[in-house]
Amino acid sequence: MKLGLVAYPGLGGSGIVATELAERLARLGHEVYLFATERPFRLPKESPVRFIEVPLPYYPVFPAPLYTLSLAGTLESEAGRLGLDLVHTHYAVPHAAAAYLAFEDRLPLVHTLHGTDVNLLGMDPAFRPPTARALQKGMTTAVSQALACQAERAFGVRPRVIHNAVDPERFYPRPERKGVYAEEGEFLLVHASNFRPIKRVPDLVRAFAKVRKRAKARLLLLGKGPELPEVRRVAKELEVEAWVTFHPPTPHPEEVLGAADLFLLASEEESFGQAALEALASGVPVVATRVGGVPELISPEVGRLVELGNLEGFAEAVLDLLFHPRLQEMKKRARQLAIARFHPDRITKAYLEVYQEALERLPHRPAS
Ligand code: GMT
Repeated sequence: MKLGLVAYPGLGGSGIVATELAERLARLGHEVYLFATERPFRLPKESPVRFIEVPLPYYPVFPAPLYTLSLAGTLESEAGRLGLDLVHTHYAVPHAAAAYLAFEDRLPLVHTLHGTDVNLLGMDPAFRPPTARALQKGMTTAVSQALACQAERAFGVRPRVIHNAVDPERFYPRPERKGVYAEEGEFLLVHASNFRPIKRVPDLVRAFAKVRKRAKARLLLLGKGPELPEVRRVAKELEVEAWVTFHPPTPHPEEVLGAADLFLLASEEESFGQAALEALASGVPVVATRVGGVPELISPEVGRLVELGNLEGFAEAVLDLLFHPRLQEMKKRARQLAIARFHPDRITKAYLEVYQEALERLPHRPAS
């Protein structure tokens, strides 16, 4: 097939999921084009996926770049030129509406919902009606059952649930690297995100301060984002900054994750939790808040779930796992579970089935 995938190129999970899916599809022999405003950071230089830049035209008289129209126009002209069979957007706002504007019913469209495109941006009164209309015309998938239920309420669609994948040949245990990040005898606790308020990273630091009173541990925070100054402030206020390491974003998070003892996620909303899945594949149990789709990947055999805002409970869960007599078993189980349920082959197959259905519903007609 000739496939056009649309994604945000930045540090967000939806862009990572789209980029990795594009790669796998291309390696299976499909001709894959990835549309984004810049080259996605996880797309390797030698990738068989062809990157197509969506320009961000800025005209001084207008208040913002005209991204939606630019994407619609780029999709329309490139789909005709390349002879695309199908377009698959990741993150519905504004990608679903832009794709619908480009093709209406002339090309099969698949839209994958990732999280805040449903429960935050998708709920904006200005965005919801056009997004709902566009989604109802195509086929939708959601990265968790929890998100699919929210999407049904928000947009009147019934997405197919396709969980995200993780590559176990890239994410695997690397205990030998622990010494790179932690001192002798320290437990290494890792969190990775884009540090938006929804991730509640300051809460993590507050919970860590409680852990630190009872265990020699280090908290490594991987990534960057708007909450970073507040996170630093809280670490200083609670006098734990000596044991908090700030690690810049890296194209190789597997090197850090594989070295961890535990992965921590304190989000107030999380439709899936891609980084938590990457941790599981790396043989790292997870302590997370019981929100959104997180319970679909974290079961008691591979981690602990805590109610949102219960920092005491969060710290207790971390300590319970760190000193758990079956921690080694749990680590093994974490990796086994990631491989059994979220292997890329299985997830790619599920997307290909959706593509097939979308093609059957709307036999291909040239876009131009
Ligand atoms: O929805 C977002 O917040 C953005 C999106 C992204 O691009 O980072 O994250 C969502 O999609 C990821 C990939 O499917 C999921 O792993 C994240 O859980 C989800 N984020 C939220 O729901 C907050």
